[in-house]
Amino acid sequence: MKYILRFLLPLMFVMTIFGFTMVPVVEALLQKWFLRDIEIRSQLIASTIQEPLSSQILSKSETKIATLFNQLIQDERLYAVGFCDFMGKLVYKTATFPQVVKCRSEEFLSSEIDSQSVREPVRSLNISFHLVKTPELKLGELILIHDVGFLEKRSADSKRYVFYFFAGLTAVISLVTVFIAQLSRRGWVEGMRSFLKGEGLFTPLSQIQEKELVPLAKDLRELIRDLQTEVTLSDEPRTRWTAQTLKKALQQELSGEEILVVSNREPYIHFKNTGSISVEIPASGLVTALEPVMRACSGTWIAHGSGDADREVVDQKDHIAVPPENPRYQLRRLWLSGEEERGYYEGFSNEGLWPLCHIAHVRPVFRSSDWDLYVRVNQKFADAVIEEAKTRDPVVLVQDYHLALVPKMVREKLPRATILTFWHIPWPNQEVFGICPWRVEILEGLLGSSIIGFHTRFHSQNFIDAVDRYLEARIERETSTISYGQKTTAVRSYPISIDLERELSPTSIAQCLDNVKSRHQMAAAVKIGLGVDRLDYTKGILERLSAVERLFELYPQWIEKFSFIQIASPSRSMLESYQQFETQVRQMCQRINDRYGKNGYRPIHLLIEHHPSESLNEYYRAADVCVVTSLHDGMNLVAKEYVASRDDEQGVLILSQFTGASRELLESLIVNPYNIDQCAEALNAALSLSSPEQRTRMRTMRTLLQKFNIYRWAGHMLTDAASMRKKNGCTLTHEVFAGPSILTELSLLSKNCLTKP
Ligand code: GDG
Repeated sequence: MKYILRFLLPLMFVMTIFGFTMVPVVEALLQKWFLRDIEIRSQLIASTIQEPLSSQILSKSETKIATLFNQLIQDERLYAVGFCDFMGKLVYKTATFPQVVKCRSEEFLSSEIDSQSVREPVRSLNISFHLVKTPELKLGELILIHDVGFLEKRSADSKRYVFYFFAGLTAVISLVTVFIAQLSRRGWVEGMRSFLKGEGLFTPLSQIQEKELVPLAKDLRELIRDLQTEVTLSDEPRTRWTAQTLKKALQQELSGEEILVVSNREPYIHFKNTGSISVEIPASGLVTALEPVMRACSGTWIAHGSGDADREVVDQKDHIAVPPENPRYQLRRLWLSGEEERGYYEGFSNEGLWPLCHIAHVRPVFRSSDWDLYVRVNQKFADAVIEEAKTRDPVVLVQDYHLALVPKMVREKLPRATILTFWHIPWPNQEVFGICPWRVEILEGLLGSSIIGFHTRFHSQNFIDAVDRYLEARIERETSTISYGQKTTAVRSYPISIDLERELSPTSIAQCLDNVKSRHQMAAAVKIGLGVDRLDYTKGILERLSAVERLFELYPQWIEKFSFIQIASPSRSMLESYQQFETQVRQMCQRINDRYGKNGYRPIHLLIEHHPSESLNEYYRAADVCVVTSLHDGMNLVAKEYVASRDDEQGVLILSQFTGASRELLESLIVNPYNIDQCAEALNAALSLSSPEQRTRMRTMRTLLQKFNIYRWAGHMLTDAASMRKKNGCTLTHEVFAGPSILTELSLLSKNCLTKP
């Protein structure tokens, strides 16, 4: 609509100005024409009656003259008629003849002018004088008086018609302009086709044809659909979710049920340092997202204890209260042998499922020995959940692809549990998923969930398609629910996010900039680019570095004026593919630094180490541009963290179109990471973007994150779970007790619906 208004508003403005200037011109013109008409008319009357009137005057036939005059004024416009003799005396006249009109002087009558018209201003009369004569002699003058009062009315009418004319003209021109503009934007043929199909003109996003924008337009459409669904589904569309509202919703909707979270990665890892024990928050999107939720909800988080000092700090039940500085929930650690870690975590999860789900051109490896350990470890996690559950119907949040079998395993022991599984990474299309030799088991495992969530509708759809292809299940596409066995699973999209407030820092931007520049010995004028990732081949780090190199080739003015800091937290470094990837990243940085570095200037600063979150925040706040070029990413929280950290509303985000985040952060510069030239152009554009433009973009994205935050993500999942619990309470009872008699069935049904499930 904005696009259309851009055409229409100036057009309407110009047409209005034009209309206003035209009205008086048209009015004057019309008046002139009407008066001219009256004059011609008078001439005609005068010459027509010239002969009979002359003879009647000569014969002094008063009655005939009066009859002639009265016949003349039968015409509605001719008001009065009179005749003055050669001495200037009014001798014959109609009764209507106004007194103010006088005969003219003798001199005029003796002049050579045959006729003359005068406009009487006060009474809207047009008076014309016509000489009456025979060939030999002048007899006097005929006075014809027309009533021209109708002119005022005609003038008002004409003004109105001119106005309607211009309004109509503006509407027609506007329609034609919009029509042509839309057709040319869509491409003529496509445009005509969709117009004829009745899709209308006002659907610009769905019709954008520019090649680069096609995927973006598709994503935008999905986001709009998502937002529409949100507005329809949400019972409180205007509510801003916070830790407090989430807590309150839990109490109201789930009667304060204890939440059990189960994930492979733990939120706090204890390491041995010389003589002491330190705590680290791992580099993990899952941890970043879930930690604030658990702080708000309390409960127990079950995870693999992977730190070398983890066993030393837990109690006999392997529990430790966290966060260490202000405990809010329990962390239950689960121990894995080296063999289990290799088979379940490194093998099946990260060499099998991870590349399978990411289109990053690394072949997935599936070994049956890894699968066996995956099943065994999933059972361990499920057992831990059952052990920790204090009721028969706990709310269990199962996290990610490491634990795909846990939902079914928990369901078998706790059939009344509400199991919410969230898949943090993309779900591939059905052909790709079909590569997995244990595809049926994985799908069956996940369908033990009450709800399975993905970041985007697209991934939810892929999951439903996979079930459709590989299982005999009943699928309700309208409601996105799958019935398999005796169980129904809802498939939903819940875009994950962050806690905006937690990303704010008391350290000023200037101070952060100073700290970062002096740490890396950068000149004051140098602009900073930033990448923050786990060192993972799906994050597009090599493509990003190539884009920096290409920027220097295309725009050499940035050499010595721009440095790129890549923070790469070591990840899965036991795997060969990750070791090779690290070598490639190091080599590329070296090559670019050798090529462009000089006089103490380093184009790339590669920091392969884990950073505390405060330090990350400092880098975010110092960066002029943050670059996220994932080749495929469920959401990508780094993009959101960068936006959240910029309370000064400055800085530019470059974001891969293959991240879930690109569906929400539309004011970022969205790129295809495989298109190196495009990324280099985006870097140049970002570095050249004016401060007001940065502010506008950043402000919009921040506003979105304030509302679409992590509490909303959790809140929506938990309230959906709550309504499902209410519904299932009835259904379950119905299934179990239906049979003996309809009366028993109904009474049991109503009784159980009223009590807590
Ligand atoms: C998966 C999905 C989805 C990075 N280096 C350090 C560090 N980080 C933190 C970042 C961010 C997190 O790690 C990375 O999150 P991402 O979302 O980018 O990626 P994944 O870890 O792959 O997460 C992803 C996510 O799950 C959530 O659902 O978005 O698509 O792949 O928070 O700040 N943190 C610290 N030091 C580091 O050096 N402390």
